[in-house]
Amino acid sequence: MKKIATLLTLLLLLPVFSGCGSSTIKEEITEKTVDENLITVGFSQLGAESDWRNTNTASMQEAFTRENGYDLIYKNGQQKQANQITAVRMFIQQGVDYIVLAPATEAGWDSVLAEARDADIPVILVDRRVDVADKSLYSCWVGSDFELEAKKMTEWLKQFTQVRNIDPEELHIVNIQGTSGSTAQIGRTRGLANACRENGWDLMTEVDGDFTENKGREVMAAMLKGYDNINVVYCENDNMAIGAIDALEAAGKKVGSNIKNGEVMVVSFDGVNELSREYCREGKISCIAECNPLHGPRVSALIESLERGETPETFNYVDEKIFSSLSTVKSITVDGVTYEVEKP
Ligand code: GZL
Repeated sequence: MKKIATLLTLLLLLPVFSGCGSSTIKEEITEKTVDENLITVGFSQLGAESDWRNTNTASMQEAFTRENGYDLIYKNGQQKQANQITAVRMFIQQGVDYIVLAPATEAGWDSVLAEARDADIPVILVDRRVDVADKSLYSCWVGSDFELEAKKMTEWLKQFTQVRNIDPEELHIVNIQGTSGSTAQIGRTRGLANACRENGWDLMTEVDGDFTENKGREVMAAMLKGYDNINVVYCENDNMAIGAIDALEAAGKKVGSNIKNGEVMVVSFDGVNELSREYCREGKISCIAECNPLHGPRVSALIESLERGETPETFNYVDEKIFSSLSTVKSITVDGVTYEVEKP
């Protein structure tokens, strides 16, 4: 009944919404078949900035099909929180059964998530997190431990330098960061900064590459104009690593692991983009810390649990690997857990 009433309300509001010039809302109003037997899920994805993101979206769309008992409404936020907030408000107006949110950045979600709670619509977070005062504004979250990813990467780098007899002070590192204020950026940046401080590595600068290939290329080219001693480029995702490698090679640099012989080492996160995996096989990317994008089945399992009246774990982490074609480091141990370094 909630859905039918909502649909009628929206039809009455049509002239107002069309006055806002938003074709999206008008599209949602026309001919929406409301099937009471399906679980309606409103999914606000943050964008399509990377291969990781597109794979994550595909995983969600494959999980939330009508055959599986769902009616999925997918909205691409195009990297803008304002678009995501609009989408969440639309889901509330439509009276969806669940809201799934992949937030671009952590801040600024308190009021719209309170509106979802007031509308009695559970919110499930996927991938990145939100920083809200009232933690009950979301039911649960599934994603990665981004600081653990960074700890794995920096432990691999530490062991690599020890095996290759590279002194800590010989490392001159730049960090091409992901979208500023996103959980992935916060965790991966913190992990590197802590390792540089603990190991005595020179962290020269951190620059926002927004998780995109073009921005990675642009900021790498700019850094090469400012620094002539960069020998490690820490990229917080594969797409930025690919752009950075383009810029390094365009500047005549040799990309590889032979730091002592003047090569520039590139390391990265995700392991989703096929070119980055090829680069890792070739040794152009020396190490990739996996970031698993396949959250669709996990989010679906959380909804099924909630449908059964259960209370799932609030935080649900995915298992992830570390890849390198170099045989220098066979395994790493982080926080008491040992990870084999696998071939990409
Ligand atoms: C990590 C995710 C990051 C990926 C990037 O879970 O939030 O955003 O590492 C993506 O590739 O753009």
